[in-house]
Order: sequence, then structure tokens, then C-alpha cells
Amino acid sequence: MTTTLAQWLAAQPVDPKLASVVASMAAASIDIAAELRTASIAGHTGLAGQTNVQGEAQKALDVISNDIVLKHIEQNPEISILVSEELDEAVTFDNGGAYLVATDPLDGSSNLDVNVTVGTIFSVLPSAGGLLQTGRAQLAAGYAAYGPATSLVLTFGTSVAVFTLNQNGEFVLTADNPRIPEASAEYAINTARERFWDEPTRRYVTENVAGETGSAGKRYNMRWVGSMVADIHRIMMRGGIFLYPLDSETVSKGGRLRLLYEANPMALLMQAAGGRSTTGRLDILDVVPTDIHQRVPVILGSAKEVARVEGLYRSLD
Ligand code: P6P
Repeated sequence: MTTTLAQWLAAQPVDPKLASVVASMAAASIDIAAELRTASIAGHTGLAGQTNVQGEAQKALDVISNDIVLKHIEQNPEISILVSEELDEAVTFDNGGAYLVATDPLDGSSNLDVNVTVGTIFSVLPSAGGLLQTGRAQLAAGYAAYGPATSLVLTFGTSVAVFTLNQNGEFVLTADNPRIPEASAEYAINTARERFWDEPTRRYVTENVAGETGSAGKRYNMRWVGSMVADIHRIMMRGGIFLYPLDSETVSKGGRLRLLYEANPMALLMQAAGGRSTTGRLDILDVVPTDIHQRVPVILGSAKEVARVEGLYRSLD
């Protein structure tokens, strides 16, 4: 017997108004998935000729996806604040809504031209807490992965549910409470950045490459898609660790990935599935934001691997 997203949301012990926020982001992801399926036919994967707050060239689909999210957010009176990677400033709605949504409408869009899995990431917080709350304040988090299937992965903080978009355009439950294995032998890092790495990162990767011949004592495999949602979903479904650590090139910006709408939601999802997250020195969920587009180092996934990295930071700092 299949469980639809609507049925699953109705059964969750949360405020129905909070559930409606998640439903709005799920509906937006269905519309975004439809856009992506035919983007190259419509010629949408080219540059939009604009740049976002980070000065990155916006692909047409970044803008289109953000517009789709904005449309669904505007239609939900429970949401009074939107923070988006594609918008310089937060958008507020005079509707008294209790919730804030922070989102990366289309993460990994540089992969669109080559048909690699990309995604939408979102975080839900109480709007009363303002724009700069730690990840511990999150009430819900999720991502959509636009791949061979369109997956939607959600948490209200204590467990994770995975949905798949069916032929009728409806999300149905396909994995209930997946657990990330504590141990893993698969790591994800962009090894082309080795010359920028700090010593803990370098030591961690060196031990993994040495495999069973070194101190790690087992053989490791490496995967790097270059699309956070794709790499995280693999870890969600079979374990592993994802690293985008602070390095000598990103240190001036505080890191590469954004705290409010990439690191925090993924950290909550990892924790809810039995995984862990860290900047190397601090649990990501404890980082106090100073800016809505703040960047942080991101290391997350299987608990024992994350602990190993933290141990290297403690011993080598
Ligand atoms: P690099 C995509 O641009 C992104 O923000 C994440 O989705 C991805 O994990 C990372 O950047 C890839 O970075 O340096 O390997 O291109």
C-alpha cells in the first residue's frame, strides 16, 4: 500500500501549518523537475546573463527555479520570510506567517549542461527568530534530487523520509527512516584542490588513499559528483562522508558552501538519519550566522568518519 506525501504529512506530529510549508516546497520541486526535463530543448541551460549575490553567472534555470519557488511561497500565508541563494536580500511578506524558508532553488546548476543530478535544498525556521538563527532552530529541512528519479528527502528533525515522484506527478514514500551507517569506506572531496588543503584534510585523505596498507586499515573508494545534492543523497542512502573543508583559497570567504540553505538543512538531515556534521572544529548546527549568505566549511556523513576528521583537527590544530 503506497503512502503519498499528503498522507505522510497528515500523519506527522507537527503543526499542520508547518506541514503546509513542506508541501509548498514539494510542489515547487515538482514544477522545477518538469522544467529540467526539457530545459535543453527550450534552450534554458545557457547563462541568464545575470549574476547572483556571489557574483556567479546565473544560469537561466537558476532564475526560473527561484521564480517557481517564489510563486509557491507567495501562495502560502504561513511563510512570511524567504531567503534564497538567488536573491541578494531576504523577501518578507506581510501575512503574519510563522515560518521562514531558506533555500537554494537549484544547487549544482553548473551540471545541467551535462545532465547530472542537481537539486533544490531548503530549511524551515520560525520567522520570529529572525534571519540569523543557528541550525538547531530548524523546524524542518529537505532536498529534492532531480536525477534518474526525482527524490524528495524530508525531516522534521527526528527521522527522515524519502519520496519518489511517480508517473502521476505525485510523491510516494519509498524509504521510511533510512539510517546512515556509522562506518563507511567512501569519501567525497574535490581532490583537485589538494594544494589548498589544511593538514587535517590532507592527513584524512592520505590515510584513506593508503587504505588497508595504512592507519585507516581498510580500502576506501572516492566519489565526487560536484553536485552537493547528488553526493549527499548517495551518503543518505548508503553512507559515506562529504568534505568541502576550509582551504587556503576559500578561507577568505569562510568556505565554499552556504550555511543557511545548504549546510544547515543537510546537517539536520544527516543528524536525523544517524549521521553527523562539522566544520572541522564545530558542529555545523551550532554555527551562529552573521549573514544570510554566509559560507562555512562542510564535513558531514557517517558518524565515525566525521569523528575521525574532527579528531585530526583536534590533534593537528
Ligand atoms: P567544486 C555546486 O556548484 C556546488 O555549490 C555544490 O553543489 C557542489 O558540492 C560544489 O559546489 C562543487 O564544488 O569546487 O567541486 O566545483
